[in-house]
Amino acid sequence: MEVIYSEECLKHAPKYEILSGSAKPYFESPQRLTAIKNHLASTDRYAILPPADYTLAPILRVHTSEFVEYLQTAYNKWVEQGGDSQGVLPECFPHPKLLAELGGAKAWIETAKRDGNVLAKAGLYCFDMSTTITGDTWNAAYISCQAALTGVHRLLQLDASSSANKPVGVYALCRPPGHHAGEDVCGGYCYINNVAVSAQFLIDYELEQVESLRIKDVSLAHPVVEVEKRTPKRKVLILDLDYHHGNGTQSIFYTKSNPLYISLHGTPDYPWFTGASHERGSGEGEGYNINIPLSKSTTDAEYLSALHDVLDGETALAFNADVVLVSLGLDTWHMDPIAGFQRLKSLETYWRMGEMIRTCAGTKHRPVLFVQEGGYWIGQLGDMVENVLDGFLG
Ligand code: Q9C
Ligand code: ZN
Repeated sequence: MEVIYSEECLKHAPKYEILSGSAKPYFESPQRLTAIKNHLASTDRYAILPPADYTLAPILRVHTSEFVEYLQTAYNKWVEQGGDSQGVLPECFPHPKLLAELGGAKAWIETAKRDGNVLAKAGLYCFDMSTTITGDTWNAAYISCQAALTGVHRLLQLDASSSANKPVGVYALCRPPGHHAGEDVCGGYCYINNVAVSAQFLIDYELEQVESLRIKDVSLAHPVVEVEKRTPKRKVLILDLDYHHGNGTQSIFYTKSNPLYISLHGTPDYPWFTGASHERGSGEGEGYNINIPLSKSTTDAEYLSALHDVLDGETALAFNADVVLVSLGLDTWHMDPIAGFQRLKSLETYWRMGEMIRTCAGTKHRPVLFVQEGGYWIGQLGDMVENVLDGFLG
């Protein structure tokens, strides 16, 4: 299987995050990525390939230009204003109870956007204390997303040339992760929502249009452009297997009927205020958002049964996706230092997850892009990934 990977993704390396009230070494570390890369490279079944560049245009279909500009400029402004060189962290958020009345709230938010004060913007554009912006963050987040888009491109090429009934899959081994990032907010170690941008990319473009967008040299100074609306080209299923609820992906597509978003996640846990089963989407999107909150004591068997039920459930069958995007978090493992189902202890479960992704919703083989999200127990990350991918290949 092809694995898209870039060393640029290693350069984002904040020293610490605020966890349970104190500064702890940053769990979302570059070592996570190198551990997985080295593990896969030690077998002969994976080809490690570099990302290409599909410009800012696909990112701007999901994120606002003011948010993207903030990510690009925040660190330098922060340092100019005397901030710690470790990077930008908010000190105050526009909490609903802080906002005296709606008119006032709107005015303050507009002021924060216009006014150059990075401390106001930090709280406006970030929702937690674990998503530091360093001088290397924008570049790494941009390349991380380009790795996912390159995965989409390769997947479409492989699918076009593949013989029927052979699984077609690609793995985007990227960081920082994406599923907590919303259209104009970062959080949960996530800045650009790689899976959401990839889903919209699949919906927006035919393979030929993807080819024409591709540029060889990565340039980080793309002008902000208006991106035209397009007619949908494919139906996309997003399957979010990270331990945490993908609040960002959910919110980006909450009012849309394509993609279909399905998340299995531990509860009650971070991000605390999203992920309930009654959050089903709204308007046109009603019924296209499926949350499966699971107790933290969920076992291997219970997890697999919940996954099977939703993948072979009525909604997924009726949706009949053309392509599947998997938000592949490995923080479901019982030993994960910040997450984990306490009784999910068998590596074979990851193999079964891969197999279920291949065989779900009838016999039709769908191309699948696996996109790396969380997972912090570095010693076994490679084993978990290998099991999922091998289970998928069968
Ligand atoms: N006690 C991802 O897995 N800190 N993000 C949580 C838990 C942030 C996780 C503290 C966790 C973010 C992509
Ligand atoms: Zn997670």
